[in-house]
Amino acid sequence: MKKSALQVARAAYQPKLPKALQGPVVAVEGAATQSVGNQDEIKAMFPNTYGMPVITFEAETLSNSPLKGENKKAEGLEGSVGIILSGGQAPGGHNVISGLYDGVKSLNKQSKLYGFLMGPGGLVDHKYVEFTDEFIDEYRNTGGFDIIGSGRTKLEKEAQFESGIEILRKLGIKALVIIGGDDSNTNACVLAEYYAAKNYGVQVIGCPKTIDGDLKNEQIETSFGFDTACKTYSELIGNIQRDCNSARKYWHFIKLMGRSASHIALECALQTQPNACLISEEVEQKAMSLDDVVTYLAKIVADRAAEGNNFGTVLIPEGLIEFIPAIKKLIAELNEVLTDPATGESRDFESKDAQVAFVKSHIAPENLAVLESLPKDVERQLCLDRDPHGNVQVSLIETEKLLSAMVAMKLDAWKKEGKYNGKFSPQHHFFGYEGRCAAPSNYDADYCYSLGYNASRLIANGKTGYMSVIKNTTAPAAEWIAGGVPITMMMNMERRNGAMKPVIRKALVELDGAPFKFFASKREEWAKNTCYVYPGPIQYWGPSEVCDQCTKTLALEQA
Ligand code: FBP
Repeated sequence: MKKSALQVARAAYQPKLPKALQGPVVAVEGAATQSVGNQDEIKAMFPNTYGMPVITFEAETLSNSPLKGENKKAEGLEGSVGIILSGGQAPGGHNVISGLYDGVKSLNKQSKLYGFLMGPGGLVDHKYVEFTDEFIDEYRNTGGFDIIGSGRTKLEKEAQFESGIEILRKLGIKALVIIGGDDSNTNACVLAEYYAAKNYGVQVIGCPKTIDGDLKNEQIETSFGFDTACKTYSELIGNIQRDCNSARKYWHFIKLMGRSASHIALECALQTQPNACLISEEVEQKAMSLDDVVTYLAKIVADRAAEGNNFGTVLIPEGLIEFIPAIKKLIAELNEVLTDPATGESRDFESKDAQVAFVKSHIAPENLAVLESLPKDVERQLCLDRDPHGNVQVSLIETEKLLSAMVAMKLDAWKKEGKYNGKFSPQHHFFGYEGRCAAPSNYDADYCYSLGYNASRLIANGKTGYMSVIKNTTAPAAEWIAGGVPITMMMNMERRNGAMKPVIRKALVELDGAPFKFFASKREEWAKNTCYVYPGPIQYWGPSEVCDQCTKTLALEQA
């Protein structure tokens, strides 16, 4: 593979590990845990993996050495390990794999690491590769998931689990690591429970990935990839702002990825100080209509125009549309209608037109009215297929164009009433795929390598149904805290595809949390004045305050 000079130099970077993981570890167990909600139901569904303690790894010392205790084994690893990349790409996935590879080899040189190809489907279809030193070295500290590819196949059926165990047995795999977001880690837990119940002798460990930043809780500080993706988008937003402040003639409407939660939009706003940033969670809490959102933006445009500033930037979270209460209600009914109650699966239709017609004839009149009030392309997108986890494919809805067109209409009306006399010339951008495969920042390179290495220690300690966690990441890497959290601890019951399902609770932006509060305290000033910050590109070498900073969200949350 031909490499750029930067890639060559970056390949030599040795990611940092927490001190506790730099030698043999001792697993310290906390108290028994409970799920975040619906304890009785979750306990009944996960009898083998419910209630397990949180694990913290400590460096082995003479006084805590397990060799001295009764009935304890020295750290080691028997058998081989498998790994799967699941869902959307996130910077640092290759480092999770290289960390796991190094961790596995440090425990037992004979153990092999296998990668299943193109996501969970590779396990079911028995498509895999074996990693070697040369193979892994090609991908250290690089972005992307191309080392083995990723996919969104949902692991949920017994037939899939049984097909998986065949290949796991054939390859002598005793533990499987699934790198994914909330849905994929929910499935990892279901698989862990199934293999434990059947006594198949295969452990399953999850790893928190997603640029969306919505897989976090008291135990998980952040999902990997969020740091790099936000820094990449913020560089681009900064560049646009500098152009905008130079030409002073365009309003830039910038949609940012993040399927549901607005963490990415909020973090980019904290990094770049745009004139406006919508936060879906606030729109929902204030029960704002689409017209309220448009009026809010048009007012900012008009106020700036009154000062002679016919330019600006607006950040829009990808999932906004789903948080406008009337549209949320509509989507909930669409999801029910699109599911066949007999099978719990999506209904099949002869054509997309047939699907839209079916939907329209089966939803309540008030929801139909909301649907038909939307532009045709948005209407169609909402009626069409969901992803395999039942999510609306919001990345395909052009909210940035929808909003700017509606703002233009509102400004025209105000012009006629003599309330506005500016020029409004919009430009549109969607930043999502630009950041998902960026080369990981130092933070993500170290964090991901540590998550992978740590997973090998969870495996060596016989754990299953756990997620690999690294905490205290605002401190220098040596002081990071490594361990594991039972996945059932993060679960509750939610309605999905017409039925109640156990799922990991998604972390939305907390309106009483420090990052949002800081943003809310500044946004009026940023709207009125031009306070842009131009963060520039991610740096790998140089002063620590330039190269090793975590996100502003994490810094504010942990302050
Ligand atoms: P994950 O939750 O799987 O990490 O993916 C998140 C995401 O990047 C969203 O931000 C976005 O809406 C979606 O994936 C896009 O999916 P696709 O890659 O299938 O277009």
